[in-house]
Amino acid sequence: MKRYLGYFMVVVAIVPVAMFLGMHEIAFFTNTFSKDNQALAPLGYMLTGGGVFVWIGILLWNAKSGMQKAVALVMICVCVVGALATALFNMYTNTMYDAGFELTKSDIKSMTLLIGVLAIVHMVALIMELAGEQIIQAWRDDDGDGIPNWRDKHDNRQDRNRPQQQQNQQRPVNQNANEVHMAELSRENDRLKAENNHKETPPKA
Ligand SMILES: [Ca+2]
Repeated sequence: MKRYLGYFMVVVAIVPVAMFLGMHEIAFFTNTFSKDNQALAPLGYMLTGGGVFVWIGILLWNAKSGMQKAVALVMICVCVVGALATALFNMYTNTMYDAGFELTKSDIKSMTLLIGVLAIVHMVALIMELAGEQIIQAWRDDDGDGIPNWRDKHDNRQDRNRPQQQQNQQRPVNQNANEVHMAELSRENDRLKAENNHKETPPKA
């Protein structure tokens, strides 16, 4: 019972903050996107406040390798920072509007830059999450010749094993050659013996 009460308290603590920040975040994206694209503002929210929950879910239920967990952890931090930055920026612009100021060019530049950085970091993180292990493996140099695996057509570790293999393969051949040689010698020996015997036997008168 106490455990469920604990969960309830966590939800009570999180929901108002998430809603308060989330509304400012979505307003930030609504202000940044052009009138035709304002329906996309909730997608922008997935880069910030929504992303926090998504990446917590990935960390808890999807990330298996250490790298995937590290990426998810970093992304939770990135999303929290992004959420605070966009929400605070929106509060700032609201205050500016209320005070009768227009957004300056540099304000708009900062807003688009912020969105761009968030989008790029998310792209990289998703790629690392999906194929990070394979990408790292491709850039490793397993045989230590200085050529990364992805463009190293030849695995030098095979060469290191090959001389031994060749010796193993040649040994029976050498044995055969020795046997042939021995057979030849013994045949020669028999012939010489026969000749000797022939000489030693005195010719019959
Ligand atoms: Ca290599």
